[in-house]
Amino acid sequence: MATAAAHRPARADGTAADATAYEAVFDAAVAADERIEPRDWMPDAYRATLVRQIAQHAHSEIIGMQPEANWITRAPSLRRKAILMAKVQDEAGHGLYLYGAAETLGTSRDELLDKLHTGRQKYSSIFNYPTLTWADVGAIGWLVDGAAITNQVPLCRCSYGPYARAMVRICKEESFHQRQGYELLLALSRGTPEQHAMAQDAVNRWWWPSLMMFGPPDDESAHSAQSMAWKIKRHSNDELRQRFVDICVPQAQSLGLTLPDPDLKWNEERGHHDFGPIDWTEFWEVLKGNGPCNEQRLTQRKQAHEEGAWVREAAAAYAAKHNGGTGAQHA
Ligand code: BYC
Repeated sequence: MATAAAHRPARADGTAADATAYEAVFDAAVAADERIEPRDWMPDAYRATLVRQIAQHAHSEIIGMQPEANWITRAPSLRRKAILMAKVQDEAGHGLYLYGAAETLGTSRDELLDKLHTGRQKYSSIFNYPTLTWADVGAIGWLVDGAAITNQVPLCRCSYGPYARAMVRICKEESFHQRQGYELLLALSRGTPEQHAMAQDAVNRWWWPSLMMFGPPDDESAHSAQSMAWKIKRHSNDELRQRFVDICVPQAQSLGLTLPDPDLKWNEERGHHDFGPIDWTEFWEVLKGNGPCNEQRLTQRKQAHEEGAWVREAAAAYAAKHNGGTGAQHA
């Protein structure tokens, strides 16, 4: 059977009639749940939305290495240290897959990193909070990676092929991250009263910022409607947030920890948990750069980039030598 993809022209020649025809083919492919691939025609706004979201996601992965890396040298055992190092390395890998996916849309990694370093592109609000104790590593794994999985599993069905395929692998690795966080918190929760208190304190601090990760409420979400029409996003911010709350409540009970929300209760009629109001003022302040760690995160990122310049130069020189001068630009 012929699919919309089979009829997709590689590129438009620029006439208005062409654009309309190509848009109709694009719309049909999205409607038929086919994947849009890099050489396919796509609306400029679709491309721009994908670059914005994928770049923000990639930046989140590499900035997200910082709060956890803070604890690698202080992990309480060799086993915990090895697990945490593997997890932080995975985040770097996720960044690579995602920058690679963004490159298929015609933007270079250099360009995206420059936008991150100059504050023109965002990264997730969650990574602007400090990791004060070892239990924070567990809370990040359980809650932050748990929220990430809830948000990212539907992205495996994103209409843009390279992003969807990158997400499949990322989600598999995120599941391991989430489990290690849960297991770490369980060990602390069942430990001494001091360890239990440390686990509870971490959950108290990470719960609300984790709910903010899903983005603003649907009625304030500038991009959701269009992104859902294009099947980039499959569910709204509020739908995914609710799903996450419903998943976490029984898990918190199994952990022997409480979620810091007095309004949290099962609503029989809705078939979901009700939860208290989120402090959206805090969220927007963090996005504006006024979170507890915004400045530190960006400073460290820029420093790491500068310190890695020699690696990029060496890799480019090596590639040029072996490819007759047409080699790759990146380390
Ligand atoms: N933080 O119209 P909306 C990870 C911005 S990585 C900062 O709803 P959209 C992990 C949004 O960009 C976690 N900004 O936007 C890594 C927009 O501003 P602009 C990252 C946020 O895109 C390492 C404005 O608010 N995950 O989990 O439709 C270790 C209006 O929002 C946030 C992803 O990036 C936020 N939380 O929906 C461990 C997943 N929320 O761009 C874990 C992919 C919103 O107009 N991304 N904004 O200036 C997405 O699914 C979507 O981009 C979002 C937001 C659901 C996050």
